[in-house]
Amino acid sequence: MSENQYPKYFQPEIECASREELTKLQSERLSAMVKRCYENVPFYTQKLDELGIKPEDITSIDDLSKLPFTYKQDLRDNYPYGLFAVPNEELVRIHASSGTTGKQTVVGYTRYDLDGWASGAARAIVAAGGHVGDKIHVSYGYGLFTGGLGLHDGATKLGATAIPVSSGNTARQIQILQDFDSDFLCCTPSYAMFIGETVRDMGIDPKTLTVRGGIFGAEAWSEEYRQKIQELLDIKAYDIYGLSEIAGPGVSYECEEQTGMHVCEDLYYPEIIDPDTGESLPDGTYGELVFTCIGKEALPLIRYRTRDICMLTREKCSCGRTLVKMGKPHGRSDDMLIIRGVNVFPSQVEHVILTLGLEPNYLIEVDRINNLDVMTVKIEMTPEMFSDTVRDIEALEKRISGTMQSVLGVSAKIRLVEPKTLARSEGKAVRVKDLRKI
Ligand code: DLL
Repeated sequence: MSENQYPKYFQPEIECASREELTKLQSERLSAMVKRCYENVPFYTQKLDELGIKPEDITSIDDLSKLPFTYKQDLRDNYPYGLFAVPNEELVRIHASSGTTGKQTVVGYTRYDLDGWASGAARAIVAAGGHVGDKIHVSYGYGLFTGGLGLHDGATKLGATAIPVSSGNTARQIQILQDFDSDFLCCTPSYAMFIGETVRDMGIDPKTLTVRGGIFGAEAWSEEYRQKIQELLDIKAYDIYGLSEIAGPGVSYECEEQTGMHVCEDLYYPEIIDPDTGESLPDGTYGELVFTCIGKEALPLIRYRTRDICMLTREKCSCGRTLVKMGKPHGRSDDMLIIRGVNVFPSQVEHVILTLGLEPNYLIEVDRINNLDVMTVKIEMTPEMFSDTVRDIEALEKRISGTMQSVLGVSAKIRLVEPKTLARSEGKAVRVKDLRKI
């Protein structure tokens, strides 16, 4: 079959459903899930009782705002299985969050949950142009992290061929891409960038690789970053979003328009709220993303506060999908740095670096010197820049610093460092080192 004869959607009955159909499904699922939570999860029984809400009060998706929020801390307080709504015998998989601070959060899936999650990941592969017969090279980590098995199960559900490479050993990754004729590469954007740089450094023409597309997520990445990866690997790069607490990759996914990710709102209902007041915000406004798991059995969280800062849009998408789209998350509210009182997201720093045509390898260091916050941004030079005179390099540092100041509203010291001296990541990149002892 030629490329454009394959189905354009994995589940058109959902992905292209009318708003009325979706609202009806969401309302039915919400009222059923609230009843299940009330009857099976003591934490929710108590929360709803405190608010004087009975499951019968929730009959439509419009009733959502009556319900309480759930926080990551609630998962920690009920570690490991306290919020599960099914007996352990019904669990077929356990994952855990990749969080580096505090106790990790444990999430469970029934067979039904895994099927829903795999459908989301299969929708993502098809939306990126994938189909039966494609080889899906999965370089996300397998393990308690959801990335590897998420895309793996999505490929299997679609009937494509999963290649479970997992992360690490970049030369071997490239060998497999070459020898196995992979069609899609799935990994974090920072690892895709590293693979792309390594392909270039090995003198391989990316056009000789069969890879057509990449499905990259698990961390924030900018449009400029996308352009760089697309050039380095000669592919189309698609964004995919997910979080362990709700489902792994495939909670939302990009289509050919590459202008935001369609949310699987039949399974995970999204809202944007003001993080300070909890009030709902209108479409197009940035705020905190909140999800309610209306299509899950084991861990059906109500109004889960993701901490991701993002916006929703219901504008018509040219791909034909009607599912609401979320913009690229700007980052997490807990990744936000407060430098001398000014809020700075690492993604803003990345935007400045890449719009100035610099390398995408950088590290933000924050320290407190004489009671004053000092932000230093280390950026790798290209080999060509490295041969410039010290005076040229200093002049460039000054120019970058000026742009940073005008975009971020706070000054930053710029240090251009030797090529290939900053650590590369095979999973989620570490972009910030906060050395302040507060
Ligand atoms: O990162 C799940 C995943 C795996 C998503 C593979 C996509 C691909 P966690 O480790 O629980 O789960 O981390 C979830 O990562 O709240 C966001 O802050 C961030 N994140 C995930 N996808 C994106 C994305 C996986 N596309 C946290 N853009 C989320 C920006 C993302 N941030």
